[in-house]
Amino acid sequence: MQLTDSQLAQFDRDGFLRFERLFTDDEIALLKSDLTRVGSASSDAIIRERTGSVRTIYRCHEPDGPTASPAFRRLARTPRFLRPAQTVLRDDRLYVYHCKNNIKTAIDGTVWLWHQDYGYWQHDGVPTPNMATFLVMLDDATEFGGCLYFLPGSHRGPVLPAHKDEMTTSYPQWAIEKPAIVEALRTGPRPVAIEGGPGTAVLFHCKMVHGSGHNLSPNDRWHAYMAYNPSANRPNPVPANPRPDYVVSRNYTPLELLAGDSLREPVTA
Ligand SMILES: O=C(O)CCC(=O)C(=O)O
Repeated sequence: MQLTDSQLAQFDRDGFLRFERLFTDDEIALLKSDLTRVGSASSDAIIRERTGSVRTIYRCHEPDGPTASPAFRRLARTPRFLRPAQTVLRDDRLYVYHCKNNIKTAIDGTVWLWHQDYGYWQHDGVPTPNMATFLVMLDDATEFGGCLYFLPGSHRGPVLPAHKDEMTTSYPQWAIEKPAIVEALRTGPRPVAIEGGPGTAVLFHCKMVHGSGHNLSPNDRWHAYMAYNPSANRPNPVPANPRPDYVVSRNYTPLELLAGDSLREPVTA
């Protein structure tokens, strides 16, 4: 999928692009059924809420491991995802930094505090904030159900001061410091609720300030994310406790675009 000049300019200005119904109902059903299958595995790549519900399933895009899914492997390479990511990053040699699926379950699916992804990834040793993530909604994303919020244009600002929050949820989060996020919310553009139906996709910059609330609704809110990084921007070694491969992939091989665009065809490359 080729972005137009105006879409590219919009990404550069706002830090994100929306694609309505980029995937069909059949494709969404395929991705959901694969996630349901791998979600019952026993693996460190599956993070749980304190209640025991699944919070995040990582590393579905590789051919091996308990969370491997052929459909997600193809998703990483589909021209609908990979080509726009190459275009906005101005680099054709991208690999998957990580694939994660946030299963924000009805009633007990919890918050993602305001953060910038590069706020985490700089600590993984990634040299420059030239990364982008594609998300595809696998369910309806609503404000009631804990959809994402973006601060448009925030990717053009600095990496904001953040601290490692290990209290709020079961997973450590690099949350933006309260004075900095209060200032950004009071003085910057209004947050945009990223609502949409299954199959809607959103590409966003790694410095986008974003967060999402608790799922108070009776419906799950599943989102699939593919984070892309240029192979040339792979992380430098970090002195202490590098994060595991499922969240900071060590497979830097540039992805080949799928010849076709089906999530059901086998990958040969
Ligand atoms: O899925 C969400 O609601 C937020 C996810 C997010 O911001 C993240 O995983 O970095």
